Amino acid sequence: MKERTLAIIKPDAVRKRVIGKIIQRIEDEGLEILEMKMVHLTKEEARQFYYIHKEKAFYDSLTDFMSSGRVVALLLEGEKAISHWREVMGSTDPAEAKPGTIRRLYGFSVERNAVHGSDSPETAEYEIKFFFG
Ligand code: DAT
Ligand code: MG
Repeated sequence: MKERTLAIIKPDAVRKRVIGKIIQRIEDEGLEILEMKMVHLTKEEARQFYYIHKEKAFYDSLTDFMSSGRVVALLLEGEKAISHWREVMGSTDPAEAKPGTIRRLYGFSVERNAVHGSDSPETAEYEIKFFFG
């Protein structure tokens, strides 16, 4: 079943100049890019995007980081796109992510982990609307 998911190339990966490598990987994986844009989120926008984590200890630090520079948001489509993209990203903590995953390759820490991916159809819907209306 074709699904849509929201991917983000986070500020650490933009600063590291690996946007191209990550987009190449998306295309090599057979995921189709339907929309794409570069934006610098405000702190308030980052807080809205990650509202699901608002009670977490890392919420303030995470939203500071996500509003610290430009990000690239991508609307992806493909068979089981949500789980496919999460497999390609790897575990949240780059140190635990499998070799060859994007977080293992380009992530720096559990917070600065290079990329985001929606984790369910419900969050995908919210996150796609957030960036692409
Ligand atoms: P994921 O991005 O793998 O879906 P998540 O939804 O649990 O992970 O958390 C969202 C982001 O918050 C994650 O990409 C990085 C940050 N984060 C998660 N756990 C953290 C922690 N223990 N310390 C600092 N940042 C954390
Ligand atoms: Mg998540």
